[in-house]
Amino acid sequence: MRRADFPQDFLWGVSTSAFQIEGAVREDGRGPSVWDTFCATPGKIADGANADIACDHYHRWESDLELLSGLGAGAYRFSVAWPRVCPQGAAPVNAAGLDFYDRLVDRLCAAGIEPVCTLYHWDTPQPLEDAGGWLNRETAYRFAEYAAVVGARLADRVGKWIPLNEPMVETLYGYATGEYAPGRTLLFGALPAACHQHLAHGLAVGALRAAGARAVGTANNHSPIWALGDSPADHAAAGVLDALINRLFSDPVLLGSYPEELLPYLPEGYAEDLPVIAAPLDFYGVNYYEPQGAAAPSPGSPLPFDLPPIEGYPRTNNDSPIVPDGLREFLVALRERVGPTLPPVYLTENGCSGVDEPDADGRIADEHRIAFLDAHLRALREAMDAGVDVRGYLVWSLLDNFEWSKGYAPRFGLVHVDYASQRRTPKDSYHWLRGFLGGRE
Ligand code: IFM
Repeated sequence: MRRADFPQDFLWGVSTSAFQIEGAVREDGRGPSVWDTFCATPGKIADGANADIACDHYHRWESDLELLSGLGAGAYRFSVAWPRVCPQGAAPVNAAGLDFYDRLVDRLCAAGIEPVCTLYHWDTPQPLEDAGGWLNRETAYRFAEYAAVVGARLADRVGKWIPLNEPMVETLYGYATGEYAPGRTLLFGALPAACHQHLAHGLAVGALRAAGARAVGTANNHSPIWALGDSPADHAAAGVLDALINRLFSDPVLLGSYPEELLPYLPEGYAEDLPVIAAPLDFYGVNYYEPQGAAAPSPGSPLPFDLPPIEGYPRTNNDSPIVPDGLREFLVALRERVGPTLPPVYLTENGCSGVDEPDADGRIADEHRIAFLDAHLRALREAMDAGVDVRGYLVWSLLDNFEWSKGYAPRFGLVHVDYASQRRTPKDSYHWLRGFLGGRE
């Protein structure tokens, strides 16, 4: 693929998140988040890793932004650490925390890179979790207060706002299965956490607009769901999984409704929040990695589906099947289901992990990532040719980083990080993308 295969004003960039790169978890007034607590709980993170230092981006952000501008990126999606700005969840505001993002945004603007600001990438301030976290409706109101604080400071310069990243992952991994912080294992009892995150989204959209935000959208993780079996029970299982992974997160914001099959699990009065949740958006952000397989549940399963692995495709070192056409499939189906009211779409994340260690000459030859990105851009172009209005593509991720409960082994970066020395080495994929975008040598 070539850049010229996409519209001239197509937005190209990269994404990161605060907890995965910043480190400095106890500096300048930052409070603890649920992920600090989770990392400190034995057995939760591979190799007992934590993100106390991570990529040390809090101290190295200026040279990291140099890498970004060397790439020729037009946009940088970063997240603000909620516990850095509001250690208690809302007031009082920690001025030093807010100042950090103010400097970052200033520097991006000076480099001609559009700041795309995510307000929440899973790092809930611990005091809010202690009060019930996303199971407590009040958390949505604290989030709106925090959104208003950040909006008041940055809305004059941020190009696009994303209130919450991937509420699906927070709900299902954080509250249903417990693989992620805060580690709750409530299965379907987790669904109120989705409703309260939706309310937080809707309230934050209002707060950001009141602060003068230019554009507000989402970043929802989506996967086409494949029934791996032909029986009606396999297809029914795939339908429930699709409701849980996709429609529970797209439909409230895009259509003002929840999937019928999940209504029994929602909190009382959920429907009253839908007008706030479905406030019109300027864009719909999709994070795409892989399809998911589903089959009828095994006898005695607590869930209404099994999750068999998708066979027959190469896999990343994070064990994801590599299926570029799943991106086209999902986007086209979304456009057909939602219709012409679907806002312009941005791919707010797409990328893959690898082992990605330097060879004897120090070069990181990650051809697998170049092939991954090229194939996904082809699939994206096909979705556009089929009528989906896609306006931008952001690679996950600029740097290798802390991949949550899997620790540091899956490396997602265009730039390699040697965690012992914090040395950054652009991988071959970085050079490839720079050539694609026309960045400087
Ligand atoms: O690293 C994560 C990111 O935090 C959210 N989206 C998926 C990425 C890769 O797993």
